[in-house]
Amino acid sequence: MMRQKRVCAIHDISCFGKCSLTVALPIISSAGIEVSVVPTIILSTHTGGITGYTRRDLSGDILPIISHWQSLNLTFDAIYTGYLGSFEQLDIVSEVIARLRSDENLIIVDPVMADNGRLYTGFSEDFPSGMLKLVQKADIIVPNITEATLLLGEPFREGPYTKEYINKLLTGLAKLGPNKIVITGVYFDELKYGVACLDTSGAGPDYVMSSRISGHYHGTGDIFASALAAGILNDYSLVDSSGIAADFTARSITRTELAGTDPRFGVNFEAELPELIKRLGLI
Ligand code: PXL
Repeated sequence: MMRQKRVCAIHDISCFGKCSLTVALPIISSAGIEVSVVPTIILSTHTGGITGYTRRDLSGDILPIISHWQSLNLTFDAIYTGYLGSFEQLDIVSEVIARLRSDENLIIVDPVMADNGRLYTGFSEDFPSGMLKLVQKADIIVPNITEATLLLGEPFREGPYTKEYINKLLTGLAKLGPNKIVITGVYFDELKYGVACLDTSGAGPDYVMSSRISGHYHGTGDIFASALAAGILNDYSLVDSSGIAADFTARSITRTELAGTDPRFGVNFEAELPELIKRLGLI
């Protein structure tokens, strides 16, 4: 029997509205990987298009959780970070990475902070400069186009994009440190939509495209990144993991669109988990 892999997932808990930990846990667990969680903040809902949510910041709990784990000699095959509750948490999570990183494990940073050319509600203008420091410590990053431009200090551009532009973003991000980069929300025309990836140890870049689905469904970036992590930890290449994750996300969105669900409430990824597990070759 192979040793079961274990991931430390550091994201918020949005109690309602599927995203961050409430999608990372089921998706990565379904892929046979143990998930240990570090909740950064607990919100009654996510912050995208919903107002009046409650927040409980857990900054003071994060390092004590890690210290306890260290006293148990726990090790992790990957550390996967997402939405953080405050600017201060960027330093705390850097410290977590410093404490848990080893020569063997992977640091996956999804620099969750913005979309459609705008920072998410509650993030200050200096947040991207703090996120940059976390990205510099990562092996794999999964920004959307807005996050990629913020990390590179470039103005946001509306699509459709050109391959030259996307490749410039990919190589710019690779210069920051990570050797595997996946940019989400890439499109070269109005019909297809997908991701661009660069593995600096291979030939690349590669593009994974599928039919474009109209509308903005909340939490899909987290669903994609979690499925990507599941693929990588099951030893698929970056481009193969991206393809598996993109199909899983697109199928979940299509299902949700057909059901007429409020896009803010997240997508029905649960019904697609069996197909994901098949694609990963686990059943
Ligand atoms: O899906 C990104 C995300 C995660 N967590 C919270 C969010 C968002 C995006 O708005 O508000 C709390």
